[in-house]
Amino acid sequence: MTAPTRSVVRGACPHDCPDTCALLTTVEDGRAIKLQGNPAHAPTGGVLCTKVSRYIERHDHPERLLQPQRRVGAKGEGRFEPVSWDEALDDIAARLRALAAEDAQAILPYSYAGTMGLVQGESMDRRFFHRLGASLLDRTICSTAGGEAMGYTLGGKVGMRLEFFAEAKLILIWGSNSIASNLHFWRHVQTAKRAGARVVCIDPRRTETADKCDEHIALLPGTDGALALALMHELIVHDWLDPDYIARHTLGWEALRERALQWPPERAAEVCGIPAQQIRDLAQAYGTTKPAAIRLNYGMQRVRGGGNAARAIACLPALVGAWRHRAGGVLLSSSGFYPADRAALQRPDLLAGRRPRTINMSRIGDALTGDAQALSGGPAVQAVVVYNSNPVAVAPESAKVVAGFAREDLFTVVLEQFQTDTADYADYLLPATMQLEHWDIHCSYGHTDVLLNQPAIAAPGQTRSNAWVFRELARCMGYDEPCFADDDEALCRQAFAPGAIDWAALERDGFAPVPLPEAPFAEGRFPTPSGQCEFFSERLVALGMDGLPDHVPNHEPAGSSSAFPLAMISPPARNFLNSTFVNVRSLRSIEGEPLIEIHADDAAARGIADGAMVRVFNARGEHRCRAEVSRRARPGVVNGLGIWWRKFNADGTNVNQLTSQRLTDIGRGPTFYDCLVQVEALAG
Ligand SMILES: Nc1nc2c(c(=O)[nH]1)N[C@H]1C(S)=C(S)[C@@H](COP(=O)(O)OP(=O)(O)OC[C@H]3O[C@@H](n4cnc5c(=O)[nH]c(N)nc54)[C@H](O)[C@@H]3O)O[C@H]1N2
Ligand SMILES: Nc1nc2c(c(=O)[nH]1)N[C@H]1C(S)=C(S)[C@@H](COP(=O)(O)OP(=O)(O)OC[C@H]3O[C@@H](n4cnc5c(=O)[nH]c(N)nc54)[C@H](O)[C@@H]3O)O[C@H]1N2
Ligand code: SF4
Ligand SMILES: [Mo]
Repeated sequence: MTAPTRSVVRGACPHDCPDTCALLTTVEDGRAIKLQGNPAHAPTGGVLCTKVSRYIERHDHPERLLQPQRRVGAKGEGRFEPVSWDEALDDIAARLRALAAEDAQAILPYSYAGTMGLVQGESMDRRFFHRLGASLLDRTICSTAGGEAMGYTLGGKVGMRLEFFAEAKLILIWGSNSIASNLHFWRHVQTAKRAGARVVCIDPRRTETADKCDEHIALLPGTDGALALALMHELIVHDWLDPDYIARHTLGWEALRERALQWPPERAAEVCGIPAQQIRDLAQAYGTTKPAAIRLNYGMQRVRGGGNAARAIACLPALVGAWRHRAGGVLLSSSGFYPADRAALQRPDLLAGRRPRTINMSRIGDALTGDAQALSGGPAVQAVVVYNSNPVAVAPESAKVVAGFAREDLFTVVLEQFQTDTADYADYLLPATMQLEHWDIHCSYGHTDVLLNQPAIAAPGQTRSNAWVFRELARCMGYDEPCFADDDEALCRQAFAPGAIDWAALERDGFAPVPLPEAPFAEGRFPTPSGQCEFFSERLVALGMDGLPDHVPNHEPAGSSSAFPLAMISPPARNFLNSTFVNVRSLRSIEGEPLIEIHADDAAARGIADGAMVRVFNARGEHRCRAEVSRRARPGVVNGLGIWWRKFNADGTNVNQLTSQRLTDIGRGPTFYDCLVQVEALAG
């Protein structure tokens, strides 16, 4: 017997998670046998979350798609026959060419962050659709409300560095279940706690993170703006401000002061559904503890006023001068620190002066069912190409999304690793590679290192990378610009301008830091137009919006409807990543089944026993699942953990059957957590 060949390959976790872990894959005789966190990469610290520790189970899954397929059944039935790549690509190109001859805007790409890699996520695909002149997609489904709010206030998706939370004396975890969704941040919290820091969690749900904090503020969904303004009120009346920092590094203080003084704690307490004393105590802690750090996460911006709320919170550190210290400030996302050259990857110049209409992905249901506004007045969508996303499960108001994808006249191509709910509606289902099999390069939205993902093993069956598919489609369409010949490794190298990052380090270690100061805004110098922290935003005023942050009530405020008296939020389940991993048996068995958590009082009032099957419904639809009478739910709010595949639920729906396609105040984002429902016990 010959000894097995063994190697260890450096890579990056591709999932939509702020941690962007560095991976080490052990390969033996061409098979991946072990996946570990890279101990040499400080933000990873050699640790992976439960999900990705099971990556090999997902990777070697018996239901992995390995062969291009063409639909034989009805739309949504999920029945296919095998075809060759040549046949599939030729036919897809012919269909797209015919549509483009009329108006290429009838073609819509639909993608999100199934992989966060710049190459497999936003390179050759964008080049292809730009050259084609297809509709543009506004990629709003996750983060634009908060992200744009940060842009208006701080100048970008920038903030304090993650590792310095370990030195903070007060940490506010605001709209984040960090233990579930940002595990490597939680390690810094533990360090801070051991050094005596006080940790406060602000979240309607009593999460596993809230359980481990010193205090939990269980406000009603969509009331964070009111809470932040009341905190400002208290900072002002108790003179817990840093007048020097405010004078030198902020814009619009007088106006903000006036706004905040309209928000005494009693007023906010009423709106937030919490005691006024809790607000006063939090303000005192925030005003008198240095350094104070805020970990904001996207959970708090999935409501109508999400943008304003994020803006209000982003003002707080400047008021108390928290930015002076490297362990003070706020962090929503660090992705704005990267000098990535997206124009080189995506080549918007291939539009050659054309300006295709833009479709908001958060209104895909409306767009596919012909809503003129969602179509921006342009032509009906006649072809959609889905990759790195599972819209039938994750997009709001499923009834409309499903009706759209079920259209017989819609030509649908899905690039996927598994037969998801969306894949069931494909005309062509194309088998995609996984992270261990392709090249990619990654930024993070938690830390600030660049990671290189080198392929560890050969692609199985007939799987191909996304970039390969769009390169081949470009060839079939006859596009002869040299950029369509770039291979995946070459694309990795184009992601950063020469000299912007240390390539030698990337190739050697798998990661390389973006050089940054420890306390980026200690001396102001925010990347806003004024260089100041913009309490008041001229740019928002120019868009016809309020220049100051305010509390913007939900589209569907708690308590505003007697027919639908409960507010529903649908935060991520710990062992899934959005709808990824739901088909991995060991992880699904930890999560069990689709659940709605309900407070004992709300359950009793409805005769709902723990474990009973219930009907959760509103005017948009109905979702049947099991009720868990749970201390994790506050009165008046139910928690439907996401995001299950519809086909794993007996009634074929998930929580998005109930959510709406209404948008946020800033950033045109979805409002998943701004949703009223009623819950009713099912007989039997
Ligand atoms: N395990 C796991 N990790 C993930 C994900 C996952 O699905 N599973 N998803 C990934 C993705 S896509 C993202 S965008 C990131 C960030 O992911 P987020 O979606 O921000 O995830 P969470 O950290 O769970 O934060 C959501 C928290 O916000 C709370 N929340 C809901 N409404 C409100 C509100 O109005 N106000 C406040 N203050 N809190 C509210 C929820 O109860 C929940 O605990 O995490 C990523 N990491
Ligand atoms: N109710 C409710 N709905 C939500 C949310 C919520 O909290 N509540 N969260 C929202 C948020 S924050 C987000 S980010 C969205 C996420 O929504 P999506 O971006 O759609 O994320 P996933 O559901 O993880 O689906 C990603 C898909 O990409 C596939 N994929 C992964 N890598 C590759 C690849 O290299 N090539 C190809 N072709 N495919 C690949 C995976 O198999 C997976 O099926 O969902 C949103 N929907
Ligand atoms: S999902 Fe997040 S925590 Fe888990 S391995 Fe990937 S980057 Fe790390
Ligand atoms: Mo997200």
